[in-house]
Amino acid sequence: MDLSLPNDLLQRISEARRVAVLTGAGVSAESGLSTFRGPGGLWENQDLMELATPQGFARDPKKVWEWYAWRREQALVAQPNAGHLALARWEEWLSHRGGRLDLITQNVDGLHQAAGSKNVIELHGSGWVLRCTRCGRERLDRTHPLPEIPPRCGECQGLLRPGVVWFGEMLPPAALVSAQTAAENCELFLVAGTSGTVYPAAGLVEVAARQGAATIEANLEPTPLSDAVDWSLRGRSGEILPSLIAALD
Ligand code: BV8
Ligand code: ZN
Repeated sequence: MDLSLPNDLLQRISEARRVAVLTGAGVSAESGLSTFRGPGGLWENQDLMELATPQGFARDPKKVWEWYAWRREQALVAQPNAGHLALARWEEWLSHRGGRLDLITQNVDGLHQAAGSKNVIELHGSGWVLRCTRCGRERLDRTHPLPEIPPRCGECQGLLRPGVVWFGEMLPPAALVSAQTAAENCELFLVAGTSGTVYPAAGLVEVAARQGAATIEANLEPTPLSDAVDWSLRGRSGEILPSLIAALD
């Protein structure tokens, strides 16, 4: 796909030294992981409030865990795609020039880290973390299949839950502060592969724009953020992101 990106955009990319990026499920779509909304989305025939809320989990932990176990299984075999790799390369390029890239993700699949990104802020937690609802013990656990569904804590036999943020739950305070600080201090804010419908993540674009950062969106379709950004690029993140960093010398 010939992506003739505007010169002023390529200029901003090569000049920027403080970059913040917000990614959503669309960035992992080309790794074979389903997005939430839109055709074929995870929530197309599932009830969001049954699967991604504490109430849904309390009502039916087994059902919620079957959904997360299925998503973990998909993510286990997924490989980072060109979009993930481009962001990792951009972070490294900047680190050699005294710059920084803060990668804020709503994804819980761990593919940014697998691609080599170091500075990753997991706003909605991680599907690889299991947290005990009784003693609070957290551990990274990529076991598949899980020994039992729902899984139990090895210490206290309490019910384990996915270490993700559900609707109505606070985001991890440290992650939220890091993300807000990144948005407040960046010169360039790129939002990629998100429908821009979930807050406070989606609000970070506005935080960046308000302080004068140049803002770019990469998405297959228009979103509520498209009118708020300086450049709204239509296409696959696996093609757009590598084209953006091709501007770096
Ligand atoms: C909070 C769990 C405050 C992890 C997720 C009314 C009632 C209750 C709450 C609210 C309300 N109104 C607003 C709220 C707040 C609520 C919210 O925003 N609701 C929305 C739906 C209206 N937010 C919260 O509840 C948050 N917490 O606010 O707490 C609080 C205050 C005090 C006290 C207590 C609490 C918590 C939000 C986190 C929810 N958890 N998931 C998991 O299972 O993964 S959110 C869920 O949606 C996922 O995490 C996902 O990351 C997130 C966003 O989805 P996207 O990543 O954008 O994916 P989506 O499928 O939507 O879009 C994909 C996009 O990619 C599309 O645009 C598509 O075009 C594009 N695309 C596809 N392929 C490609 C592509 N683009 C480029 N290339 C491609 N190849
Ligand atoms: Zn426990």
